Amino acid sequence: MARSLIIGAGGQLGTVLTQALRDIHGNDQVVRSDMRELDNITGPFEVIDATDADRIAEVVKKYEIEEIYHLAAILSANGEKNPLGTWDINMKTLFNVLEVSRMNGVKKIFYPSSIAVFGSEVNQQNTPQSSFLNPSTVYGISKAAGENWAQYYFQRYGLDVRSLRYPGVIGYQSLPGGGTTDYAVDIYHKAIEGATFSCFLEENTTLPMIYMEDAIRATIELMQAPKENIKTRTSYNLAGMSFSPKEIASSIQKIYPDFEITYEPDFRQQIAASWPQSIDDSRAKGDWGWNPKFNLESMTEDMIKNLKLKYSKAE
Ligand code: AKB
Repeated sequence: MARSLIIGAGGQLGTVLTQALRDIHGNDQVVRSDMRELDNITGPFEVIDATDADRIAEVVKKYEIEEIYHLAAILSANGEKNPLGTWDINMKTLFNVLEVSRMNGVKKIFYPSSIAVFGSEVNQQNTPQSSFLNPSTVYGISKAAGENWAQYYFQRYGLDVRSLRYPGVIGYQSLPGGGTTDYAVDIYHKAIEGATFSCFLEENTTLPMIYMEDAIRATIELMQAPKENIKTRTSYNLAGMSFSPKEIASSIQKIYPDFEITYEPDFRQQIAASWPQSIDDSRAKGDWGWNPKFNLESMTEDMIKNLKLKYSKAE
């Protein structure tokens, strides 16, 4: 069993992935880390600023880490507020993880990429794996470069780096921060609170999305797949479902008929318009058996059930 380090464990995916890996391997085998102390710390935890390679190396040596999930990054919308700073952080943290891993015998790395790698050159319907990449955001540019660096480290040094191009991830367990797809989490919270939701995208802006449970399962299945099955060493297209703000609002209205949505598009509309509407993930399906379970209706039911529970416990 490989001992794992999660960098960015306090984020939207990290929070849930840590728990999922601990459920499989045991608390002691999964080291959480984040830029700052986290609440509810159980099991091993370390503060790591991933721009500091020495600190990553220190933790890797201390726990004899064999597997790193590098989840820390500045996302699409926040990245546009500070393009050069975002490039520096997203690339430096990746290089640090790759170099520390290479120098210290870490065997496997998970690197999240994103649908943000795609831009205006692609067919937006069922976007193929091997499309030309001309991303519109600095986040997308950093992920497109990062995917190629992942492949370079595999080809040049044999480092087993694996990656997924996540769509927008939606879950009740944690909140996203600074992305263009964040509205699709926020909308459920507003529905539970009985508030009107003001959406920063236009009503018919369709984007690829995935439910958290599927996103976590995809990550774990990719990491557990036999090495010879991983034939894409940049990053795998990954799909769950696709919908627009109007469609997610209608699915919520089936449970909360009085729920209201208004539209006040901002700079994120332009980012969303440059992204695919749906994704062809047939390579992931063929190489390591990927198959999503949730669609919009089943996700809405599960989100509302779990958020209601969470809100009632908090009262
Ligand atoms: C974002 O909106 O920036 C992210 C992503 C799709 O990578 N959720």
